[in-house]
Amino acid sequence: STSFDLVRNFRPTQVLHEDTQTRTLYLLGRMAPCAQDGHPAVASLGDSSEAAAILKLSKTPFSADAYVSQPSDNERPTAETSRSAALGHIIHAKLVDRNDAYHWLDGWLGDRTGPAGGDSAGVVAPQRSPDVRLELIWPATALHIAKYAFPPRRMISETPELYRSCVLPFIRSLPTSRLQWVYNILDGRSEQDRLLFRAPTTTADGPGFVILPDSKWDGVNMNSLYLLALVEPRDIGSLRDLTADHLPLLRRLRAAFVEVLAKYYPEVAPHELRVFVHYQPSYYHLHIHAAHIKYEAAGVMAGQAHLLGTVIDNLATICPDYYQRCTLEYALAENHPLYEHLKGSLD
Ligand code: M7G
Repeated sequence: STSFDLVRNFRPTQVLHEDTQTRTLYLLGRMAPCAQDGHPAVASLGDSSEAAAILKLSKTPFSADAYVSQPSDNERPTAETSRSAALGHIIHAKLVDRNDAYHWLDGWLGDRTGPAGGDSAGVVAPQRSPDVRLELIWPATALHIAKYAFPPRRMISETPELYRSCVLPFIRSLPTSRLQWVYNILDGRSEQDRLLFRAPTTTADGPGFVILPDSKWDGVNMNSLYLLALVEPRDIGSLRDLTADHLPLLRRLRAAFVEVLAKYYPEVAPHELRVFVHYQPSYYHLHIHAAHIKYEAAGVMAGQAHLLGTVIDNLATICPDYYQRCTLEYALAENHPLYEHLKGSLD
């Protein structure tokens, strides 16, 4: 018997739990003792009896070195060596979609020296589902880099005064080209085949909006379902701009998510959806997130996520200009360009 028998003899009977965030699968199964394994815990089972077993499978982390290795000093980087250094173990990639600077690809990992190896140009996609999902941001700005490098962060208490004196000037300094991907969707240039809902702007119903899958969702796994609503008006930058005048829009949005679920994702119940806005957002054009309740990544944390139900309640029952009066707290990375604007005003 080999150690591989410890896995090969496992007969899965049931999926106990599937965690799409940590890429972990817990299987329940049954297993008979391996012939010569002399395992103390199973010795009492006898040769023919089997026992319940649980197998947890987790995907191993990337070995980052393989993706950033540089050619040594005396080795002049040729087009070929720099290409292989950059690609790591990715042997093939296929563009799924793109919007402005954002590109989404399916990728396949493998051994470059193996049969599927070599330059990806001309190599057909392996006959299996992709191993990795790639997102390429190109060209990337300082804001993109600040978002994905994980530097020290600190909590900010943003009073209305701090918003007016520091945050608003920062928002106004951002080029509108940052929102090109949003305008591409609203104006019908990108991701149109993915639109799930479109409410046009009308005099009777007010501002329109669209709902589509968020690009961070694989579109398949319901436990990580993630939808995004983008509003038509271009002058609602964030939570700070919302007033009671926007209540009809916010309520229609909430109802539209429920309609989208019923029509496209009936396996997800309305009470399994967490609907929220981010403050600070990465993009200052009002958008609403709707994620499966099992989706528990950083973006749903207190200090960044504000539940839509609470926003509606604050505007409807507490104060029509609640978000112009309140202090908002959030964690901000010290390399975030907004931090430069705030630094002088913090204690
Ligand atoms: P956010 O609250 O501004 O920032 O949300 P966050 O990224 O820190 O959460 C923007 C949301 O838009 C995120 O959930 C992104 O995954 C999503 N998103 C970003 N881009 C560039 C695109 C895109 O081009 N298409 C789609 N469908 N979603 C996007």
